[in-house]
Amino acid sequence: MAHDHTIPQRWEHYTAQDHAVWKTLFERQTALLPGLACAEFVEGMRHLPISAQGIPNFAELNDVLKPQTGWQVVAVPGLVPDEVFFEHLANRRFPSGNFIRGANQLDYLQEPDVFHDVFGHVPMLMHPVMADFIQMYGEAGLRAQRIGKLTELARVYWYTVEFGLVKEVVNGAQALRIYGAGIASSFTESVYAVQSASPHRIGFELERVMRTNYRIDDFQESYFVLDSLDDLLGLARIDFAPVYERLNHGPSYQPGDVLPTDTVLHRGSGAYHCAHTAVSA
Ligand code: HBI
Ligand code: FE
Repeated sequence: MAHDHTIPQRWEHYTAQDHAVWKTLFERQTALLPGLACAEFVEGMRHLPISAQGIPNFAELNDVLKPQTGWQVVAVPGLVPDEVFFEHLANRRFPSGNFIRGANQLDYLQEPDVFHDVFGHVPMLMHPVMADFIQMYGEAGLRAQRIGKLTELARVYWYTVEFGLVKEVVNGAQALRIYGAGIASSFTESVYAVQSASPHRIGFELERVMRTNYRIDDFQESYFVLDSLDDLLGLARIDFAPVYERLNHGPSYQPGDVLPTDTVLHRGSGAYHCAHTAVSA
């Protein structure tokens, strides 16, 4: 492994079983996403060599991705240290796990694998706005880490790049669509995020989000919704220093909180998480 934690993808080492898992995941997700994923995600996917055939070859992805937005995918063994992760993003390299989950764990995994990273993230990296935004996150991450503000900054990434929803006009009516990779790569959460009555859907507001904890072990209780992906452009240019200063004072919020100041697009019933607590209690 190199100092930047990259490894060769070794595409030829994937087994028939690995490619079969990819095919299963790809096919069920591709059948599900029309009407759930945003137009930019669908468009990015359409131009990339990502198909049911098998795990994509990163070199082939990069032949399309790099000329489009300057991004490239590099292989890593799994989660990498924050600093290494940010250094890659700041240089428009997206670290992707090179392994794929087992056939016995299609819906749950602790570490991002090649399906989450490539199917979930790479289509949005074809979009110039997201391309700039994630590079900025890498740069801001390096600074945040030095000044002890990573917890706050990581919430921005979580509620946008991983679990973001965006408004979209569909047949003259406003609809909510997925752009976050954590949702787009999840069979169960993609339907839940857009269609379930359970979660709150709240207009995205930077400081509000940076005060809000998130759950990593279950569906989100709240999603934050952008008016447009172009809103990320403003976020990419923000000077976080005064924001961090304000965050030193005032409250922090739990994932299911709704505030009087929120723009509530849908007030969730909370039914999903109620049922789950009841079962596990
Ligand atoms: N490493 N490979 C990988 N993928 C991630 O998404 C990732 C990571 N290391 C750290 C990290 N994410 C997050 O904890 C940061 O965004 C804070
Ligand atoms: Fe991710």
